Order: sequence, then C-alpha cells, then structure tokens
Amino acid sequence: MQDAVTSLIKNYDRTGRYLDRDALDQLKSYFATGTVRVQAAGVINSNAADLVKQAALALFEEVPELIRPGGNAYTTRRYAACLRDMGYYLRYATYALVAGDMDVLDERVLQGLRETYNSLSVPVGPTVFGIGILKALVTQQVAAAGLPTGDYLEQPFDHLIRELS
Ligand code: CYC
Repeated sequence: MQDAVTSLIKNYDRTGRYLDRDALDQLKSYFATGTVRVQAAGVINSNAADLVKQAALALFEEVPELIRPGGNAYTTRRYAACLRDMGYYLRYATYALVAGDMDVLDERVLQGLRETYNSLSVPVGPTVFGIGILKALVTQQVAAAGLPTGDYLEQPFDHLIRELS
C-alpha cells in the first residue's frame, strides 16, 4: 500500500535519482492539497452511513429490478451485501483520497473483484452506477462544508469506476 510520497520516493530510488524539479512539483502539489484532503475525509466520515444509505436508495430507484425477485440484491442477505459493498467503496475511496494514491484501491478492493462479481452474478453496470452516485453525493457534502471539490476528490471514485467498467 502506497501514498503519493512513498510511491514517488520508490520510483526515484529505483533509478538512484535525486528529487528533480518534476518530483518537487508533484510533492508540492500533494502537500498543497493535504489539509483539504484530510478535511474532506472528515466530512465523509461524519456522513458515511447516510451517504451509503442514500446512494443505495438512489441506485435501487434507478434500477428497481435489482431488489425484485430474481434481482441480485433481492433477499435481505444480498441487500445487506450490496450496502456493505457500497460502504467498502466509500471507505477505501477515503483512504485513497488521503493517500493521494490509488494503490490502496488496486490492492485491497479491485484485485479479483470482477471475478468474484462474475461468479456471483453481481451486475457490474449498476455497481459502477452506484459508485457514481456516491461520488456525486460526496461532492455535494464536501461543497456544503465549504471545502473545494474537484479532481482530488473525484479521483478515487473515477479510478474504481474505470477499473471496474
Ligand atoms: C458479494 N461482494 C460480494 C462478495 C465480495 C464482495 C467479496 C462475495 C462474498 C460475500 O458475499 O461477502 C465485495 N469484498 C468485496 C469488496 C471488498 C471485499 C469490494 C474489498 C474490501 O472484501 N448486488 C447488486 C448491486 C451491488 C450488489 C448492484 C451493490 C452495489 O445487485 C452487491 N455483492 C453484492 C451482492 C453480493 C455481493 C448482492 C452477494 C451475492 C451473493 O452472495 O449471491
């Protein structure tokens, strides 16, 4: 598991280079957004349960067949598994947001996920759609807290969406 700093150092160490202008620019931009990343994580943390619940409700409203007989989120066990998965996406996106690096998502969330979903017929399209809803809700909450939004905040969700799609 890596963050923006360790992954940059690892890169430079591999080739025995001093930190050049490019590296310093990357570090500066990471540290410049550091406080905001931590504050955004705080906003997510204090609204996490609600964010997950709202995102799932919006997803089931958009794709109601998921919770009808024959749907993949039908039965309480599977409904709960779906909410739990949405919670995983939100929690790990927060880690990646603070780390400024997507490595934690690759290593802890995405590895083998598609195969697992395929084997259980968990539909990937609606899952991706649900992650998009989470992203929109998080952006709304963070903006409402008076913090800047944008690429730094959307990156983890976009990474999950891109890798799962
Ligand atoms: C199941 N989701 C699973 C399973 C895994 C994950 C491993 C199979 C094992 C289990 O049921 O617990 C996902 N586990 C993860 C992830 C991590 C992990 C991401 C990283 C921390 O450890 N069904 C839908 C919706 C969607 C959904 C579109 C919710 C967005 O229709 C999710 N995931 C879903 C469901 C199951 C599942 C319903 C249970 C499927 C079954 O057992 O038939």
